[in-house]
Amino acid sequence: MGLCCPWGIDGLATLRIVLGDQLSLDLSSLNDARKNEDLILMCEVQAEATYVRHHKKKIAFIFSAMRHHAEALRQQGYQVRYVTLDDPANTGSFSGEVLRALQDRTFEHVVVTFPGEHRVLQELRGLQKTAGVPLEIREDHRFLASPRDFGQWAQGRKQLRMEFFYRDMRKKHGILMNGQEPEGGQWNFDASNRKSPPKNLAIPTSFRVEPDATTQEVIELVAQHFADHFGELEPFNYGVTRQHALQALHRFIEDRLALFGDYQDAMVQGEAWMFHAHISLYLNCGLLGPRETIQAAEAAYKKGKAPLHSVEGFIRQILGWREFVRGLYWLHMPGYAKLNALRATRALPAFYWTAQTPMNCLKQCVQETQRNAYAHHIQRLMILGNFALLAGIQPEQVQQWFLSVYADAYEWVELPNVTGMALYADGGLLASKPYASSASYINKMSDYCQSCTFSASEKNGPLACPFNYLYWDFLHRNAAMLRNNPRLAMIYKSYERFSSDRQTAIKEDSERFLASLD
Ligand code: FAD
Ligand code: DLZ
Repeated sequence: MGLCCPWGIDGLATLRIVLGDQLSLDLSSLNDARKNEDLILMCEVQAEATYVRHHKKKIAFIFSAMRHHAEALRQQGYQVRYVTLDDPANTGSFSGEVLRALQDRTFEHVVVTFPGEHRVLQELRGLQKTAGVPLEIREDHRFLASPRDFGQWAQGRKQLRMEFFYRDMRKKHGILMNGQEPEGGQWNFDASNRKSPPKNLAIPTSFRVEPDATTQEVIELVAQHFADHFGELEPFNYGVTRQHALQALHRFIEDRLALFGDYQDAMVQGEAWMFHAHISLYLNCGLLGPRETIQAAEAAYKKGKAPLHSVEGFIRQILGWREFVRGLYWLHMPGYAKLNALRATRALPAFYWTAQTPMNCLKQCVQETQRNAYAHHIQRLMILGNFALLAGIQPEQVQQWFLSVYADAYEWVELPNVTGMALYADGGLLASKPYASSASYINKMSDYCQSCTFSASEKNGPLACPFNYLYWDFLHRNAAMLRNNPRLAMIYKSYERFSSDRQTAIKEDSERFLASLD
């Protein structure tokens, strides 16, 4: 047996599956590939496009990125079996396509890198039983912490908090460190990162790529097959190659990173992109790596291109939050998807799909989501998520919505953000208290309230912003679960000091408003 082939006889080929979010040349399933013998399988399948009804732009992005990646693999000398969605022989699922490839040719074994969703892991485990040849699932080395690393870090801790995980990751990977101390003497500069947007804030233009012939073909395919899915397919200006993803990162570092921290929480009507990076879709499908992204930001700081509070804030999102939510996901799945600590049961209101609501902040965020398959973090958390939290929307319906509408959404990252961060449905596994707010936060961090029919300053009555009474009603409704949280003690004391008339008005306004949603 040759050294190159630990599984058996030299000459028998390996089938190497590359999933749609594994578009990296440096992938564990390809590490020992023999270019002349092995075959890479990539397939566009109906099941992946419809297990939730993804935004049209998300499907177009993934299919075009997959097609470009297949071409890049071929140029590197690999043999690729690429199955398009409209191939008449396409069986419509990963399992079907693996079994079909195994029928068409003899392979000694099948290799795949660990998938991003528990659902797909189950499917691959099913294939291990039915494939008839060994199927090996390899660790995904593209992350900085493996599920095992995270499990070890979590072991014995009473609470898992991102901040402490992040500090350990900074030390372990030597990022923004000055010897044993954090650069600048502080781990976290969030206090400098909450500026309201000033009038006439100059925001750099977004990175845009004109669709090439491959993307154009995919756009037509998506228009034909997924016409009834949510969202606008065109204009389509996302990058779809590794080169594009690197350019997008470069543009962010040059144009936006310096002010990323200052305006991280700011929302301006008509400005979808603000000072955010817009790279999550590239990071999550593998066109960009988290290490190189962090290194690029740290290098910009060292060259004096961006201040520490911005660079630290940005690095924390990737080295901290991104790795932390993935660890939490694999630690708690499959049970995590079913959690509903606040017993929320309301159906998702139709305006999440239509944008038809008089609440301007929600309308703007849903419209931008329809247009771009993107909303930035505070729009997701403090507008769309906050409303779902306060209105008591059933977590699974909120999860399905977030998983389908954003181009960067895969369950490993979407679920903890929705269930843990936005909805507190995990009862505090991720967050120490719910991210709930009234209109005053939205009014401070955005200009949405200025063009709204509701008033951010009115507390009750038909003109009051529903966020104002829903906020207190949420706390009152969930007192049994939240009243003893020390971080909410002052807020509950405020509620208890309200006159009984005010408390009644909060209840009645909320009931009236919530009934109107049904
Ligand atoms: P920036 O704000 O520029 O941040 C830089 C990078 O940091 C992002 O590209 C992303 O990779 C990472 N990051 C930032 N915040 C988080 C976070 N909370 N969790 C994980 N990574 C983070 N992110 C996804 O990638 N996919 C999702 O499906 C997703 N769903 C979300 C749902 C809700 C309810 C909330 C509150 C957040 C969600 N996020 C999700 C996190 C975050 O909103 C997005 O990563 C971010 O908006 C992507 O835009 P950006 O690239 O411009 O990010
Ligand atoms: C999201 C997605 C879509 C829409 N389509 C495909 C596809 O046709 N083929 C594919 O390999 N991957 C697709 N993906 C990404 C997968 O859903 C993703 O690989 C799994 O969810 C695991 O993270």
